[in-house]
Amino acid sequence: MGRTRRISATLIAAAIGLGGMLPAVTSQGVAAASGPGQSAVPSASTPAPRADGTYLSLRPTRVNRAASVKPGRQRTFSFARVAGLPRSGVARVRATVTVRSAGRGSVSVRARSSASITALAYKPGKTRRVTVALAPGSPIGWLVKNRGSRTASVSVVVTGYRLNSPPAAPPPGDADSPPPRDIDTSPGPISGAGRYDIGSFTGTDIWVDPISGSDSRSGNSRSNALRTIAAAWGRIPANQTLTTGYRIQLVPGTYVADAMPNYWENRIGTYAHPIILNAADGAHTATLRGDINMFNTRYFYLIGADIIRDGDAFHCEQCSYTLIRNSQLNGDANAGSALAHETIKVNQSDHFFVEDSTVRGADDNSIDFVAVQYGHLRGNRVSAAQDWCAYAKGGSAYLTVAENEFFDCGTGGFTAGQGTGVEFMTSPWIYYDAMDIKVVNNIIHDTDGAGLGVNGGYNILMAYNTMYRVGQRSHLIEFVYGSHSCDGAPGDSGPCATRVNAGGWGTTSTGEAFIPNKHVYFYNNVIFNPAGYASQWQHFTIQGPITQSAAFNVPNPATTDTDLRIAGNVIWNGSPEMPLGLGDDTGCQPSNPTCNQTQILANNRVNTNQPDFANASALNFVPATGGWLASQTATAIPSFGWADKPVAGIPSGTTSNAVPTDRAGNERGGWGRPGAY
Ligand SMILES: [Ca+2]
Ligand SMILES: [Ca+2]
Repeated sequence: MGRTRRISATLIAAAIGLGGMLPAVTSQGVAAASGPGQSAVPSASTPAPRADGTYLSLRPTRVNRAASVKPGRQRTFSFARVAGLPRSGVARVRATVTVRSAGRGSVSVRARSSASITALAYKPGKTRRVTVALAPGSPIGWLVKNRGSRTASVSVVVTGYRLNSPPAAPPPGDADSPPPRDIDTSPGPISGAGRYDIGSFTGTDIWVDPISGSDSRSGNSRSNALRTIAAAWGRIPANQTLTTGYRIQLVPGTYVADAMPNYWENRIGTYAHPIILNAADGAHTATLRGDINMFNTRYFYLIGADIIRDGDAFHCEQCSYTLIRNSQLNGDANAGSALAHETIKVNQSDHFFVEDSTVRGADDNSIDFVAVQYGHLRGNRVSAAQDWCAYAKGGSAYLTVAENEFFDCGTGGFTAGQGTGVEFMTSPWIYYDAMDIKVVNNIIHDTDGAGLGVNGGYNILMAYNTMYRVGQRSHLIEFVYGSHSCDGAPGDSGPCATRVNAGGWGTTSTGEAFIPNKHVYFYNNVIFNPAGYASQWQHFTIQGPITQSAAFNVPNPATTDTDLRIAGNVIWNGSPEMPLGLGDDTGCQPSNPTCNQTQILANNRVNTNQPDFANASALNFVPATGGWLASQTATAIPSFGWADKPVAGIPSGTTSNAVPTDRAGNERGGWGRPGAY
């Protein structure tokens, strides 16, 4: 039995054990009981909770009717009596805070058990929203302070929660040491165009026709098709290395969830003998209405088949060599009802490739990588997530994020590193939250928060990206701490201690360790906020040094700006007085040899020249022919070294930071000019 299934079952058992306070648990997930004042929302079809302790969705539940908060005053929004939440055992709660006022100002939202503050700016007559989550601890509620000059109307809606791990959850020895996997330290078979090379398929075709097929047939041709994907999957031998490839050929049509496998697990393909789920008549001709929840697979490729539903679309745990290509994954098929928490979620896996696909519709992230080594996101459109559109964290490493379009997200576009329960990290990547991530040639637009971020990263390159309408609720770009907590398994004997005792950076109890950055290179990007649109506070957020408990193993003091380099960028954002974001308590002080105010102003164009594109409002970011931007020269980007990686056992990644082709695939010629084109 797979680990995912076992922990799901445990959580459900725990929920039942809480005296019926939880909403009914169905095979599809959790649906809250309806109560007065709640909007009528169709029941969620969220997959069962996963081994990394992600949130259980709750039908959106109001904590309060809109409450007035006067200028300068604060008010507690307690969720202790929210219908559908268990009375005990809740570790974290997620909620949406909405604010509206006749004036201009901001509110700060702080969880009662946490020092961390989320700021939400508002304007006259405009409704603004932000998603907040409680830090680990003893959740009580949020303290919302009105920092504006007019009364603000505030409401809080709880959308999900996470339970404490019940003591009996993981069988002894299991969570401490996930089954060892041999991770190949090569980047994988990548073709010249930067795409995964699947070679030419040889093996067995298994045809599926959801209307005319029959599971009693051979499946060996279109006219002898099976009826269900579940039957086709069942014909692939489990728990053995395949000696022939299998290609499940989906004829055009809609494939209902009931006809799909509940768990896609233990299929061990090889490069020569892969497992392919293929839309036989071309991309977007076959639509799956159920999710793919995958565990322990090798060489599985999803080609051209769409997954469109109101919930998570694709989850992979302990998977090697997985490809998603030319597919549409939509976790919010119907607006206003349930949606995915993460449309694509990958954890404790290697060699994961997402190419030329559309991925959207999540209350957290459209793409979430935790502890994923090797792979890429290339040529995708990633949008409509309430948190970051996408991130790679939890010790993720050796990833290329290129030629994507990230847009319409809340917290931001893409961040390398973020926050992770240290128990979900895999050795030897138990130090930085992200290593060797190259984020290049992307278009990022219409993110409420930052376009790009680094939160606890080592050897991170962000270059030649073009950003447009980013940072309205905060800043354009952030270089800040990541965090490692122990939120799923507190206690000294658990999997957190296994990692921290081995030298990993994190905690073994409540609280969190802040994870520094080292060697972050931010080069040759163009950020253009047109007239009437500007970041709320400043251009950059670069956090200052902090000293932490020696037990966290993190270098003291920790810094976010060690060998941070910012050069060759063009920034056009707000008025000439828009602050860089540097002050006495931030990073990039005058004593920093690679990053300080003098250097940033000398080596970048900050509000000196407005970049001129072919048609920015139509999202055409090719520089205008003969214009100023077209004539600019990019700055050469130094290579990375690996000499100061935390331990020798971490494989070194790439060193070159050359980006020889632009987003359209054209040769740059030398270092070219700033921006994606
Ligand atoms: Ca929906
Ligand atoms: Ca997430």
